[in-house]
Amino acid sequence: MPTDFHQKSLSLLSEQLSARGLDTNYLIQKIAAFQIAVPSWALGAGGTRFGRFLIGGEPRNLEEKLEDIGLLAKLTKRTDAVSLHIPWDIPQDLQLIKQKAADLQIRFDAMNSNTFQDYGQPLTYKLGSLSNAAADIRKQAVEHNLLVIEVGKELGSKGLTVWLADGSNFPGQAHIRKALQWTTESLQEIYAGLPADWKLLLEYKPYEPNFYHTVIPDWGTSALICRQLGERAKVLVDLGHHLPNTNIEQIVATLMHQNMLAGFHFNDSKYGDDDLSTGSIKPYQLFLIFCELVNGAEEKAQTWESISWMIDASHNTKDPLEDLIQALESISQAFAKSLLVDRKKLNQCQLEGDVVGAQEVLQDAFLTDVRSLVREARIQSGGEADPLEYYRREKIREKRILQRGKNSQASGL
Ligand code: RM4
Ligand code: MN
Ligand code: MN
Repeated sequence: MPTDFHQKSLSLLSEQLSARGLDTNYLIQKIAAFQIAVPSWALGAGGTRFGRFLIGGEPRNLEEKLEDIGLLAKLTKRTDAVSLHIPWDIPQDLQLIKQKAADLQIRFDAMNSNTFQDYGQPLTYKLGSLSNAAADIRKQAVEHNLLVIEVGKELGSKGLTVWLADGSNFPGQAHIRKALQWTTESLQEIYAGLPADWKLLLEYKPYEPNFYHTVIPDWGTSALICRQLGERAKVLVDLGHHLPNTNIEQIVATLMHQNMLAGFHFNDSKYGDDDLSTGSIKPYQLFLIFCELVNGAEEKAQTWESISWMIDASHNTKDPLEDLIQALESISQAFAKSLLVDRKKLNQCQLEGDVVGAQEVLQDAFLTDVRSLVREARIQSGGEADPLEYYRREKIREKRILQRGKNSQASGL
């Protein structure tokens, strides 16, 4: 993208925006300030149950994962934090990891516990963890979460994300009410161990890996449990954790209305928990979600700062770093577009029952090409004008392969 072309596009857009009463500089600052965490499991190749194909040069340890996130931060200026998954990424040397992150100006976002796999712990999670009928298995799972909190405290994290695979594959396998009760009680024990300035982010997911029933299948169940924990427990929305065609923006609005939205896991999906790149399948939905987020914060349903942001995608066929660059760009674009919505006009349309007018307002914002605005925000923050182009031109993956090897494999799913 030649510089003068960028400048021309930006000034044309500024002109359009000021005609709509919008201040370009204000928008640039907003876009530049919006930072999204990257999880430690996103830097390697993802896979499916049918296989996993290495991409070469995958990070071999947590330090190298931090280096990759540091690079993303430097190029895009859209991420400043890592979200660790325990036990995939237990820091061996805490001081070293803290120093490395500090050098790269990376914070530690919410910690993720893992009781959906066996990794050498004494009792198996095959039939569930926090919901297990066996009290000693529930205890082991609670203790794992408490340990994750301890690690997070050392690193300066302020949140614990819990995603449970618990459920059953066949009718009759589980006592549905008891499983819910045990899960709630286990989470109450975990919540009791949460530092006062931490929050608990509780995920939900309708199915997979269990296919008959899942203990926390939807946002409502998650919210019911959070209510029984305390006000620092809130619902985490992972975009892929819905049945097809669910109105996710409505869920966001409802949760914000109750001050119950903990945060987001960004990805996109066609069918289920596909973990595809954010904005690659349903960009209009992503925009509508941001409209609710921005409006909910503006109207003080819930503060913007109380919401956590993370990408949770799987990179099966793309270079993870390229995919993350694309995702960060899509998220910034959706956010930028949502800032352009003419709220006054929309409210007016709603009051007057002007259905056509309301749609025009939203589409006017959505169809605006904001790429130069997002680019300018990145340039002004010291990032690259075109991070993807830079990444390819500088042959970063090739250099990673030389340094880390062709067959290195990052820890993760
Ligand atoms: C789950 C869920 C969790 C993530 C795991 C790897 O489906 O999205 O957030 O930790 O995948
Ligand atoms: Mn998730
Ligand atoms: Mn998921």
